[in-house]
Amino acid sequence: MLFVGRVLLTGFEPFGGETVNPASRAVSRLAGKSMDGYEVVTKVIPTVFGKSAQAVQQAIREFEPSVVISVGQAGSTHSIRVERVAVNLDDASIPDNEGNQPRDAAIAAGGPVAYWSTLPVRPIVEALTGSMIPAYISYTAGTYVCNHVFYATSHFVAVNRLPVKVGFIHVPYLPEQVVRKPHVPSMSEEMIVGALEIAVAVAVSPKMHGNSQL
Ligand code: PCA
Repeated sequence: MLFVGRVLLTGFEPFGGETVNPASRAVSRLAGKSMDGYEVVTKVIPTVFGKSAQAVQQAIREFEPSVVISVGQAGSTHSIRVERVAVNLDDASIPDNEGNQPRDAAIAAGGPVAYWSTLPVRPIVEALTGSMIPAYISYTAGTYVCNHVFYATSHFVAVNRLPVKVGFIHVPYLPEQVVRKPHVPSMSEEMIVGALEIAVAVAVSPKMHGNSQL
């Protein structure tokens, strides 16, 4: 099969005492799919500062995707959160999966304070809500490993002038993660997988080519 290009989806390993991560669960379901002529390639990455970003960069070199969407769990949220901005700051409130807990640290010394997502964030959110999937634009991906990967990937693509769109999507817990957490929101795996499919379809849509964010 001949593809127009590739979309790389990454998802994190479980962290913070959880045994699953909805991000890697959903991303893995899309591995090898063909969407609008694009091949979806996926990579599960460690929830570890540094190593996570290196794994994404290695996958970019290997697959040469035209779109990279990293996906992470945001435990407190009820909606799909399409992130608009990555900031140059590591400030972890809990250790990562290898015990690292950077505080007040730049991700790239001397790098820009922030990068905008180069995905069409508003059209993605509109497509999601139009499909009755709760979603909103988020203006912070936090300062933990998710923001770290989002910023480091954006910086890597900018510095190497790669023709790659970069974005990040946070997803809620799966229902199985909240059975003993009263009042904590969750979203079904089916809905999260459907949301990622929609995000990919909008990101690769010819209508979005040359669509600048601002
Ligand atoms: N969520 C964390 C890191 C890994 C993940 O899935 C975050 O929001 O930073």
